[in-house]
Amino acid sequence: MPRNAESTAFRSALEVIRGVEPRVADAIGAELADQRESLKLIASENYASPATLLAMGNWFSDKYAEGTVGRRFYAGCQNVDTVEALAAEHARELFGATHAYVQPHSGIDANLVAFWAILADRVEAPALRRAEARHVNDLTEADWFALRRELGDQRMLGMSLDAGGHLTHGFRPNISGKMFDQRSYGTDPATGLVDYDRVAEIAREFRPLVLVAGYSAYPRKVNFRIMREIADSVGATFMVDMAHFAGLVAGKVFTGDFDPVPHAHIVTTTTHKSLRGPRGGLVLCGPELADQVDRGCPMVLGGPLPHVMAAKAVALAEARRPDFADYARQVVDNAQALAEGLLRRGAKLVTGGTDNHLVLIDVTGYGLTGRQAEQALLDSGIVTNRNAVPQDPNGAWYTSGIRVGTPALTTRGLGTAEMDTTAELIHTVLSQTSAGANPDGTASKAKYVLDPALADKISRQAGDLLGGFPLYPDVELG
Ligand code: DSN
Repeated sequence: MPRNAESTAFRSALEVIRGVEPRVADAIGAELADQRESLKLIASENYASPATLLAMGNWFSDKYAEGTVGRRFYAGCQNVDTVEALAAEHARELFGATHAYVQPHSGIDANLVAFWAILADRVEAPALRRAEARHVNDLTEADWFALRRELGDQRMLGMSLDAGGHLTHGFRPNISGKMFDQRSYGTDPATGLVDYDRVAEIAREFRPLVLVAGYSAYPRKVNFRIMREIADSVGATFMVDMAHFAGLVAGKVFTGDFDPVPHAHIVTTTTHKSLRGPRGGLVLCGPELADQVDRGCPMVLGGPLPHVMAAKAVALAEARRPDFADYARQVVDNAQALAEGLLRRGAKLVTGGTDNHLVLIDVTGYGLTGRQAEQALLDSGIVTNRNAVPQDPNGAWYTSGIRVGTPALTTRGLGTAEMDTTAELIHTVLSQTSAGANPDGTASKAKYVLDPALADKISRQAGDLLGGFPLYPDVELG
């Protein structure tokens, strides 16, 4: 029998789904079993609460709601208005922001909303004023042609990918790199840290319209006050993508110069990483950009997902509770304990440690590529992802790094003692794995040799470690 309301809710949902397509119900059950059994160290993943998950599975999914609260292009949006307004209110209160836009479906979407809000404010609005037009539809063909060229001829400065920046910060494989002429700032080769003097120098030479801070694989804090000063010195709009560390901002671990909200013109984030909400995004800004941000749909977004906005409202309400600050502090304590455990055993870490939720292991110290290390760890029940390190000799596909993060395991309840055991498991696997060879005898960047008996043993040890910290303990699927 189900133990409680959460079990009843999930079991009933699976029964209903099983009646239509049992393979989907089986896959959902299997996903929970897999997540329960794996030592999840992917820095960008977490476990949302049952209330957050349940808020997504309902009839809000059936509603179109283009527009914003109280100003919709469809009738009958009163209940969507309720949840969107609640999500925005929680976001504003949690982060101390003037305005919150909770419609973005992902981090990429949130960044696109921000880029186009900046372009509309800094490029389109002045062009309309010059032409004495109220709306782009009022422009002559010649003025419209000139404006489109001007919109496509703007500059962005962001952190380089191999220093830990994100693809959406102006890199060519992403739409942002096709929209903007991009330059990167890296990190100091000696320390691995952001060199603010160098950022200022590049900004003076390049004169970007947008200066972006934020990262997905940089294990330290960024001083957003200094970055804002750099942006101001060259007339750039300062944007922070806090997707990875939003939970640390929400939990008041990153405060003062390290809290982006008081310093940036515009802040974007996902809601599912350290913030522990549903998969999605949101944008925060001051009054100057609010109207442009609210045009995100239909500017770059498809119809809002009201069921996900409902889940964002639930998760953001959870993040406003005092225990979320304890969680955020523990995420960082755990990452530091993991880093110390790895260092003590001889691992090489980018920047020599961490100030946030992630650790970047340079696996060249073990004679491996990131790809070999990632697979060997996976064979051993440890889920991580490979990641480039600064000036990576193995490029973005094979890489030389393994990124590990603590938000998910911290949600499960693991603490610093368990992080030391985790460091031991990781170090044992990596030190016992060797690079494989291609059929012609040359070194392979993908093949590796790891005794399967050792991989099994580590998997069992990882399982034993997790056994004390059950995932969704109140959910029994039977
Ligand atoms: N995919 C996310 C990450 O793993 O960092 C960022 O988009």
